[in-house]
Amino acid sequence: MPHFRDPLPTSGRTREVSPSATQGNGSATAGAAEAAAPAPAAVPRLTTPIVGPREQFDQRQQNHTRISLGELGEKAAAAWNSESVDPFRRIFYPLNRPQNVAMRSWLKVADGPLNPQRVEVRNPAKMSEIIKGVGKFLGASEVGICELDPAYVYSHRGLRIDFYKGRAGTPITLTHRYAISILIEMDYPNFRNSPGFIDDAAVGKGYLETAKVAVSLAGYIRELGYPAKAHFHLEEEVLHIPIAVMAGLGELARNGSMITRKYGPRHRLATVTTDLPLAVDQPVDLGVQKLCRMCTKCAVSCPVQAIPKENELPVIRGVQKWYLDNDACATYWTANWKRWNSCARCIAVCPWNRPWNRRQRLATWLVPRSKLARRLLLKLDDLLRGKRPNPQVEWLYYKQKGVKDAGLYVVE
Ligand code: B12
Ligand code: SF4
Ligand code: SF4
Repeated sequence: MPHFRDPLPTSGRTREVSPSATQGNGSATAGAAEAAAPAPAAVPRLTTPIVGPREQFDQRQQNHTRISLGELGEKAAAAWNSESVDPFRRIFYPLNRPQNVAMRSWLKVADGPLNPQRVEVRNPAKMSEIIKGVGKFLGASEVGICELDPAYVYSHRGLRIDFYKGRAGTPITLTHRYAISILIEMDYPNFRNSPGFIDDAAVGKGYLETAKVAVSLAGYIRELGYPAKAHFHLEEEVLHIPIAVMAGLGELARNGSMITRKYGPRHRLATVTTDLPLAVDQPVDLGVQKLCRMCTKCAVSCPVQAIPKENELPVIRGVQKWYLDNDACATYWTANWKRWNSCARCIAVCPWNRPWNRRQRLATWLVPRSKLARRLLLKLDDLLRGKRPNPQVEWLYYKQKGVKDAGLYVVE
């Protein structure tokens, strides 16, 4: 039987866990909509404090579902469920002509049969290195690993497709022990401004690419003989952000997204859950929350003021974090369906959303180290890009501002 037994030392942020030391290997089956989840194990340097018993979230309450079912108003539902003028929207989201949507055909390979020839894993740290290498080879920008915490598994199914298929409300049982977080950078040139079809296209591509890596990586692990399931936009049972934070990829920010040093909030996430023996990473402190406490650029730029400007953080399902008005955000996406189909203004304007050049390397090195540097860097960002950046952006036959019908810009 094949096996991995390379005794190489592990990378800096990876640590091995003994089976008895884990807390995320229980069943996530929920009896109630917001079932209590076990308290987390020690999470050194987690900058988003866990201060009380966590609760699972019911997927039927997530905002994509709520808007499509008309819970945020008939007008918003009518727009959300209608065909977009933008062909990119139509190839990335299976709303009206699913036959043209590549991601949909991967639903059947999100999970699957195991190779009966199981590879023996004698060194989980080495296996983690291999899995990260495979993930990056498949196209991931970053890969991190943590134990699967049941608090970040949805209690019940509730995507729109679940309502169509009559399985909404089914309790979710996900007993895998580990979660592999997959991150893919979204193109900077598309993210200089938002909302518009230019950043929408990069969002759709991000969903497609994270799905591709997740299904391929899950399949790879099943070929090693271990259970693995891909969680991506059309088929997800987990909250990707807390998993990515626990896996050491970044920190939760004021704008509700996770921020990494290199890509800021400009990335998409997917997750593979598995029982393959792995060593896990630790959460990181990059100075993100320190900077957020001095900055409100996303909040002042948000068209519907969905992001709080205050630093008094409420406790939401046991976690102390900024509270965003997610319904206002989702409704805004439908405000002008002929010009945009989602919004990411809070990503576009963020000082962490910059090309990864020498200046950005230096800036992100300084941020966690000096309050004065943080103050000066924010001033510099205001000076160079404006307090509410709003540049004109053009791409292919799209124009971000000044066109009535941005998706049908004439090709001559
Ligand atoms: C529903 C949804 C929305 C809703 C609700 C937003 C939200 N914050 O949850 C709406 C439509 C408003 C939305 C907007 C956006 N979204 Co959205 N959204 C989702 C989705 C599908 C489900 C999240 C959910 O169930 N939220 C409802 C409850 C759980 O939200 P909550 O209590 O506010 O908790 C949020 C955070 O605080 C965090 N969280 C919860 N518990 C804990 C605990 C700890 C310890 C930590 C650290 C964090 C944390 O997770 C939640 C967000 O995922 C996820 C994909 C996924 N399965 O994770 C993508 C996702 C969160 N969205 C994403 C993005 C990028 C956006 C937008 C920028 C839109 C865009 N064009 O890209 C905006 C951002 C604005 C905002 N308000 O956050 C990315 C985030 C990636 C990143 N960069 O961090 C995700 C992960 C999609 C993906 N596959 O990449 N989104
Ligand atoms: S714009 Fe400022 S406050 Fe908002 S997420 Fe970025 S750094 Fe934090
Ligand atoms: S996506 Fe747009 S509407 Fe939603 S919170 Fe960010 S800036 Fe505000």
